[in-house]
Amino acid sequence: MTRGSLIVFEGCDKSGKSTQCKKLVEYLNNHGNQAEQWRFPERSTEIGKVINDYIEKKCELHDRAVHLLFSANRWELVPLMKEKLESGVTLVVDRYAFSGVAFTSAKGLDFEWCKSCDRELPTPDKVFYLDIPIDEASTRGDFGGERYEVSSFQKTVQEKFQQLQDDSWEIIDARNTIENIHKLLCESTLKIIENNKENPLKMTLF
Ligand code: Z5A
Ligand code: MG
Repeated sequence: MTRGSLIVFEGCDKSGKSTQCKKLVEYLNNHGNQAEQWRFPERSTEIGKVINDYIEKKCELHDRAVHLLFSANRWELVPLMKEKLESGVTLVVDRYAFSGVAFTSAKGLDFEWCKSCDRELPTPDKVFYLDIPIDEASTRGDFGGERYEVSSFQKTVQEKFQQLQDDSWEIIDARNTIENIHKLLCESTLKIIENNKENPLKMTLF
């Protein structure tokens, strides 16, 4: 049995992550690969429901408490994540621990403390970072409705994302058209799946 790949999308608000995740999963499933679209926060679990209320400003929580909840929301899904990957399913994940670190550290909390909560999560085979100036992203869709959709805060988040980048990241110009970005992602992802199918899944994040 060969394993599926763990593909993560990160980027600031409205950079096009959900749009590209959906299109990529459709493409993979139509081209001989089993793939599923995942997202964090996964708002359907009990922990996810609390996170959802927080993001929608229906409740207030201590900054550290909400960081731990975002992290717990990933940990609670690790067994299923491993099971899927090991059974050959590629997971296309809309935000992951990098968002956790970038958003909480942008509030002023210690960068290393933020990382420590997600240490040893499954390591992505690739992180696609959709890069776009905040001033351009803020003109898209319904920017402004949720807790963190404030341009000045998003600019700090973007700086934190830059601190997290390493060789496993591919930076994508998110100002390109939806179709052009999609094409590039399809080509890149097929190679990633092929190159990693015999490699054991690493649990070495951060
Ligand atoms: N958060 C956290 O604090 N800690 C954590 O650990 C995690 C998350 C995991 C919810 O995330 C919040 O949780 C988020 C971070 C925090 N807060 N903020 N900011 P979310 O992922 O659920 O957020 P969202 O509401 O889905 O927004 P988004 O993900 O930022 O948007 P997106 O998925 O990147 O964009 P999109 O929905 O695909 O596209 C937005 C619009 O732009 C839409 O109208 C598209 O048609 C259009 N679009 C997309 N691509 C293009 C291109 N290429 N050109 C032109 N227009 C485009
Ligand atoms: Mg989204």
